[in-house]
Amino acid sequence: MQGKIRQLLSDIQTGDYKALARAITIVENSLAGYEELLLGLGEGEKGKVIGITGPPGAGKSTLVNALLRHWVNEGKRIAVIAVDPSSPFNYGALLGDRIRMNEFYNNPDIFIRSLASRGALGGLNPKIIEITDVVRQAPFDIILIETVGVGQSEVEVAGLADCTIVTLVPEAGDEVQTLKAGIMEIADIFAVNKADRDAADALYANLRIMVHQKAGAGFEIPVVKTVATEGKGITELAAAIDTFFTHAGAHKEHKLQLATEKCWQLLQAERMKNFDKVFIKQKLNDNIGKAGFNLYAFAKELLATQPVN
Ligand SMILES: Nc1nc2c(ncn2[C@@H]2O[C@H](COP(=O)(O)OP(=O)(O)O)[C@@H](O)[C@H]2O)c(=O)[nH]1
Ligand SMILES: [Mg+2]
Repeated sequence: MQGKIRQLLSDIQTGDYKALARAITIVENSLAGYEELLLGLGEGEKGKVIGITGPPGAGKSTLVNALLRHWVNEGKRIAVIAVDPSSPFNYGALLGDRIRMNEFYNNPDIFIRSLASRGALGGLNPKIIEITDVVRQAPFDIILIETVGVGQSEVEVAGLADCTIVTLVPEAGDEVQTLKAGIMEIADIFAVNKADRDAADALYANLRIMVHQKAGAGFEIPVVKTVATEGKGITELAAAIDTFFTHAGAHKEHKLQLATEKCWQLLQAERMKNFDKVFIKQKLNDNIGKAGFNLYAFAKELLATQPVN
């Protein structure tokens, strides 16, 4: 291994945030040394990876803030990886989360990194698995990943995180909120946020019935009511996370499942690495008006003549 990369890895392990930030940039942009860096990763520190997912506006960032406040008071060191929702039209990142988490930017116990979603399938940054593994090398107690729940990204984040919190909000006039398929499978904990709203009790009750039915005689997924803006329910949410890890440690099968999911995603990313949507859009623009254009044939041809970066 190159001396520079080895030095970077050992600096990360001592808690050097600058080294960590640099390593993330190297990995995110596939800069020189990035494969070496990944191959040099150790098993990682004790940091527990917690995913927070849910629809846009559910209060995920506000919850992250409240949890940070809670854990910092307990003397914990935390990394936050925020995958910003990006418009499918400009592939850019929003600055909202960055601005709101200002409060913690200079706190030595907190490391925050925003990533663009880059229009990847499902909305997660295409390098999120690798980046999380890099962050795992640093001495954090907790690594929080906030990701907007669009398409497949909840499932992706579940493959990435040791514990997944699904944030839902009561919708006025819609008591029996229709949950997206698969959400029960990925949630380790439900947070019913905006519990200051009237419809919260109905959503809470419905979720409780659902998790009870699903549990049978087994472990029942906890449902916690929160008002993130007021810090209400945060102690309960943190306690539910603690309890989850007490249980999860005993479940080898759960870890195996997560590793399988991660590996599958790595394989998929490897296969897709030469495609990006800007390129596809350009190609489409050249072809879409032509007589006899067929999207399936187009995709097949694209796959056969993979561009090389
Ligand atoms: N009434 C109420 N508003 C909340 C609560 N939590 C967050 N919000 C507001 O909901 C909006 C979206 O929150 P944000 O954290 O950005 O949601 P995200 O898109 O899921 O990250 C913001 O205006 C928050 O102030 C809550 O518990 N109650
Ligand atoms: Mg947010």
